Amino acid sequence: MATAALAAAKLKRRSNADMNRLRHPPPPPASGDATIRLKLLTIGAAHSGKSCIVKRYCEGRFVSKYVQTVGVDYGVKPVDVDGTMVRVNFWDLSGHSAFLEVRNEFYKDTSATLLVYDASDRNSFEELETWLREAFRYGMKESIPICVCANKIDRPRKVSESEGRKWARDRGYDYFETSAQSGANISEVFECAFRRALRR
Ligand SMILES: Nc1nc2c(ncn2[C@@H]2O[C@H](COP(=O)(O)OP(=O)(O)OP(=O)(O)O)[C@@H](O)[C@H]2O)c(=O)[nH]1
Ligand SMILES: [Mg+2]
Repeated sequence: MATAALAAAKLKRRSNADMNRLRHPPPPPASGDATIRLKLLTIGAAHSGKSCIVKRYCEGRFVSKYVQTVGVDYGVKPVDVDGTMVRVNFWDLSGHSAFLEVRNEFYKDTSATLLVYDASDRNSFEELETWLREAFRYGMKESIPICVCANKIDRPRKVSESEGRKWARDRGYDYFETSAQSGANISEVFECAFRRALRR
């Protein structure tokens, strides 16, 4: 089946109620609740490891089987950022081009973004510009903190650390060498994103 048709079929399997829940997450509690909320996005090529990075951070585990994200996945977690309790909403977007129509609804009101590529797959690095263009086009503000993750550093590399670092530095973004498999730098990249989002 063609990729777009396959994506449509998978989306169909997601019930309308499910998609509505994703589009309209529970509203913030009524007045008096001073909880700070952050919206964190993970974007980048399909198979680069976005969902595994979020899972490693939120659940402390790694899943080696590839389970493609169907459109978008959502999760929420209270996080202590330097003594401030913050409720983080994680929006993990599919990297497949077939899901653009689902993704484009989720770029607005983003507090911070993890822009992920697979350091063992050169194409995923070369796609980074395209990801930024898509995100800005659909409402992600250029002023938000962006942390670049060179993921899968436990595998043989196709993109060197210096090349990845330079790409991020030239655009004023933070850069982390991560492995969702080993856990390397996973908490560090999220902490950096949360801190920078809170400082804005
Ligand atoms: N060796 C290694 N494998 C990883 C790492 N991170 C993810 N993987 C594997 O890479 C594959 C893709 O991971 P996902 O997290 O599903 O990728 P994704 O970017 O969310 O993909 P989409 O949802 O399709 O956009 C899975 O088989 C993971 O087990 C890593 O750091 N090291
Ligand atoms: Mg995924």
